Amino acid sequence: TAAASTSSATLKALGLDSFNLGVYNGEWSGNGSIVETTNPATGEVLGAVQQASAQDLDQTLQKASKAAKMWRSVPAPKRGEVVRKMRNALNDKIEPLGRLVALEMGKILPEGIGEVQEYIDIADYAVGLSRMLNGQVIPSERPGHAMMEVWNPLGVVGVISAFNFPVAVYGWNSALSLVCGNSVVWKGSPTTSLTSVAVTKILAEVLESNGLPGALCSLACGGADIGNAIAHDKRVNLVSFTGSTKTGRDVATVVQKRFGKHILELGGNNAIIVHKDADIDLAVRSILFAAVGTAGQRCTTTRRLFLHEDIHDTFIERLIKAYGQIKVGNPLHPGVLCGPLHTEAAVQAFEQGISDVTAQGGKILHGGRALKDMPGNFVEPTITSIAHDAPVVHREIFAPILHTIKFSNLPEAIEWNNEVGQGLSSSLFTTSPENIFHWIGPAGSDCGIVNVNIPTNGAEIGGAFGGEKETGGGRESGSTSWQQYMRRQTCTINYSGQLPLAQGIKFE
Ligand code: UN1
Repeated sequence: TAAASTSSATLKALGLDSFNLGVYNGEWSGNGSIVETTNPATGEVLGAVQQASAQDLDQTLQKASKAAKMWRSVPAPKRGEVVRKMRNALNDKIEPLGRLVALEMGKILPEGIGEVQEYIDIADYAVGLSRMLNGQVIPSERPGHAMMEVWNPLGVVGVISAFNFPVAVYGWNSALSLVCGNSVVWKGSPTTSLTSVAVTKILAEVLESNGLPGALCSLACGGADIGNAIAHDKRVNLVSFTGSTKTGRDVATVVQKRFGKHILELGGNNAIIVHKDADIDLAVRSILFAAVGTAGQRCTTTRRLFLHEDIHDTFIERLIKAYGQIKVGNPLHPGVLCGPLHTEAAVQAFEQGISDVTAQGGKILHGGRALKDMPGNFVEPTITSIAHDAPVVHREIFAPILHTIKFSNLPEAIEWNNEVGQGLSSSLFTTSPENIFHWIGPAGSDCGIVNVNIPTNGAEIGGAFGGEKETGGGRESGSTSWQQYMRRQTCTINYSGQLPLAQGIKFE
């Protein structure tokens, strides 16, 4: 069929086959179980990957540790040059790689390509950063002493990423880890294994053709067993985990027990507040992308919408009209804005969520059904009306369900924004400076991402990305996130020939 030939051409363009090895550490192997991945829009099997066994992982960690020892002594700007080559190699493959993401994850093609672009952007950022891993010089209280901070590499960084961003999230972690002087061992989601292999092939080619150990960008495809082994293994100095709050709590506990470092990017339950003085056009368009984009499967998806009572009714009318124009369908077809959910289990979670809404006194204003006549895991983008504190509103359902709630004043809406367990992203639509500064201040949003007049999703790479509370507290991507991939040393150097002690202590 035409669909099958698109997918095999895409695999071919990326050097993949219908059967692929899912372990890379300088050499390709795989002795674990075989996973087949399917196109969630059609049910078509795309290809198979043989995952890592426990022994494969052990060998990979050994090689990654060895590679890290060599890499840490390469000057950081030289490491940046390698990341620049990776960036260029990714750019050469942006179209087929974006297409593979659309085929395997189910997001629309522009978003698939956008995700590769996000990796390219963070790689650019990392290249610049490779000349700016600056420490500070601190005035010493003692004569003839100098104090400074020196940043050194950690060693091995384990990256466990989720199905919904099978390229970009690895990109954030990988590009920063590499310029910071670490090797990386990656376990992506089993349901997007082909994408993990495709990305690793691109990086492997750069490493190998530059005479560098491939284990710097190691891959160990697998499920919870491999993730668990990475969390437990002392050779992994930092574990960067993206996924559910439930699994994240377990990963963090295991890593903490051995005093490893961790970065957590867990669930979100993001809200948009539309005040009465908002630009309504802008708000409607933003909410469409925020709540329906990626079929509601971003950790930054808007799930709760607080509408000021003065504009509530007209806004709902506008929103329902806009939802009515959204085309649901194959994510590779032009004009489609909402692809399928990633798995059948997600469709069941959607249906459970809808029945909870009605059981908890809510109403379905638009949508509400799984589209069973279509070949893939499709659901209708849904708008509900429900109380702010209904239990279903406080749960992250990874599907395009938007709960709408009426509010009467901004402090009340902020309280409701903050009352959920999660604390990732939030956005206020207003034209008044007082509201804006209240929102970003100490009595405003409690989230890691606090926006004004833009959606909750679609963050740029230059800022630190992550959230508070059950979102896990981690920060990835821009700003000072790089510091988590290094260890900070405080160095005090005495050039006085005397021994004055700090705090004026006399010890003689
Ligand atoms: C995620 O959903 O795990 O801000 C990451 C965004 C994207 C990243 C989302 N830049 O929506």
